Order: sequence, then C-alpha cells, then structure tokens
Amino acid sequence: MKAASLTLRAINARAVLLKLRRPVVARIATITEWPLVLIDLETEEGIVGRSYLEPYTPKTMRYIVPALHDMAEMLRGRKIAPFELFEAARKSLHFVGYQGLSLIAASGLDMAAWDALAKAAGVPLCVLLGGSVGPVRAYNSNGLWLKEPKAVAEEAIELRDEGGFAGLKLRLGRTRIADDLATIAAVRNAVGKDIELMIDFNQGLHLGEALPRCHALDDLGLAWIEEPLVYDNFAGHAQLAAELETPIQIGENFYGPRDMHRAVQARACDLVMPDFMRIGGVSGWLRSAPIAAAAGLPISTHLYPEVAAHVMRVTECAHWLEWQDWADPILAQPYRISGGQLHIPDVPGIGLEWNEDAVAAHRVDA
Ligand code: SMN
Ligand code: MG
Repeated sequence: MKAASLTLRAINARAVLLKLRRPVVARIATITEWPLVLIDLETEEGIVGRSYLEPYTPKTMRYIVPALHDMAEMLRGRKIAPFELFEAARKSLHFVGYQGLSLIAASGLDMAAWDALAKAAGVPLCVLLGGSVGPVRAYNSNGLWLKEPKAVAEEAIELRDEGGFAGLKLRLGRTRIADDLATIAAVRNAVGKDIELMIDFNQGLHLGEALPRCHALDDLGLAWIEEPLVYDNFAGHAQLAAELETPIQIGENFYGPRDMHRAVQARACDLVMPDFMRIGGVSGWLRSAPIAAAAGLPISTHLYPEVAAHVMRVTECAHWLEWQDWADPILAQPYRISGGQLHIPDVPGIGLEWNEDAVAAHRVDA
C-alpha cells in the first residue's frame, strides 16, 4: 500500500482574542484577554492541519501571523514531513535568532503539520506516534491567581469539581510571605489532604527572596515549586533544587530541546514541563522527552492540553498534563474531562476543529 503523501499549499493564520473568565494575576503581569493564533495548514490534497498558538500578549500576534504566512510561502510545494518542515522553518530565521518568535512560529507550523499527517493516516495523533487512545492524568490550572486567601480557597473547590481533579496549581508571590502561606493553608483546608497542590511563582523572585520563601514552604507536602526565579537562572534554580525537599519545576520557557539538555546538565530542576510553542511543537517534544527520561526527570506539559494529551500517551516518565480550558470557546468540540483525566477523542488528527461563529465573534487584526 502506498503511504499517503501530502503537499503544503498555504497557511491561513488568524488572530482571535478571548476574555478570560478568571484573569491571570501573577507577580510579573496581569492578563485579562487571551490571544490565540489559529493555524489552518492547507494541503493540495484537501486535508487541513490545525493548531493554535497562545502568545500571552495580543500585540505579539502582529509578528507571529506574518511569520507563519512567510514560512508557508517558503514551504509551498513541500511534502508534509513535520521534522523536515520544522528544520526548514527554523533555519529560515536562524540568523535572526534560534529562540523567541522564530521558534514560536515554527512550533505552530509543526503542530499543524503533525495534525495533517495524522488526518491523512486516518488515526488520532497518539496512534500515529505509536501509542493508543486513552485517558491522561491532568491537574487543573484554570485559576488560583493572586487573590485573597478566602477567594482562592473557594475557587479551589470550584476547580477541583470542574472535572474531579486530584491536582490544582496555585500562583504565589504576594508582597508578604505570610499571605502566601495563609493562602496555601486556606486551600488545603478547603480541598482536603488528598489533592496535590502545585505552586508557581511565575519567575517573580530573585534568589535572595526565593531562598527564605521556598524554605518556608518546604514542609507543606507540595507537589512542586515552579519557576521561583527568572527562567534562565539555571544556577539559582540548581541551588534551590539542591537545598529543598520539594521538587523544583521549570521548563515552560525552554526554547528547544537543547535548553532541556542544558537544564539537566546544570541540575537546575527535579521536574520539567516544556511548553509546545517554545519546545518546538510535537517534533520538539519528541526530541526533548528522551532527554528528560534519560536523566530520570518526570515530565509534565505546559498549556496546549489537546496536543499535550496525545504526546503524553507516548512519553516515558509522563507526569502531569496541565489542564487549561482557555481555548475552549473557539473549539467546535472541546476535550472532555472526568475523573481528573483528559479524554482524547477517537478521531483522526489532534481533534481540533474551530467553532467558526465563535471565531468570527472574536477575530482581531494582526
Ligand atoms: C502561566 C500560564 C498561562 C499564563 C500565565 C502563566 C503559568 C503556568 O506559568 O505554568 O500555567
Ligand atoms: Mg508556570
């Protein structure tokens, strides 16, 4: 039998902006509207590969959308071979910089290319990758930003009950450490001792602040302490990882597999959690997860829960999937959650189709 062959014709990248139900209030920034770049990768054979990017700030869509269109123009006529397209896209901007927006655009293209390939094969992406359709354990990361302890505790119950979750992520970094501690106590009291609590400082501290703050949290049985320091301070994270019992988690700001390797070499963390738009999409994940596995580091996902669910089915040392439903309003068929697990739909590809009415209602210029 001849393997299906697809040829890239064009990319249609569209910018949308959604109001967040629970605004992001982190130590380093507040975000009330969530930008999404929707990517439709069209092939000559009629199959359309889909993915999206979540670049945090609406203005960055003005650079990412044209970059995607330029990449598609350059790659028009090429076979949909995701690793090859990824390398070509990345190299086209290598002199501009390997990281940052170059890698983000190449990652978006990559995820759409994998979706097209799995659609052409008529199987879910996880099956194309050599795995099977099944549930993936997730923690709920939809809220618990920097608010009053009582409000955070009430929201924690809401978030637990959204999908029978056994793990929740809280953000920390209030002015007074006592208020962070009071928040953890209030949440623990509200949800009980069987729920895993992850905490995220969103890079908000310098090492001098992080040392006493993290030590003060170290006997609370937390699942992890995430990004206490600015993301590229591997030496500082290594010091915290060496001193603390609680695992140090980093990775959402790894740009490509070599950043993962550098973090492992620096012993910068006990756990890793790459983000799909920075690690290099599915291709970047497939090249990074073995580095974590070889080092014995449990690996979790950051954002992009749909793509994440597929790759976690074939990931050695798979730890937690981060559940965020922020793209749900524009999805025709949002993924289903129950019993604290994400359920991959048994359809060809990733399972991303747009709700075009919702997209039209939230389109913005880019
Ligand atoms: C995060 C996610 C989305 C927006 C801001 C911050 C965070 C996480 O770092 O890990 O979920
Ligand atoms: Mg984080």
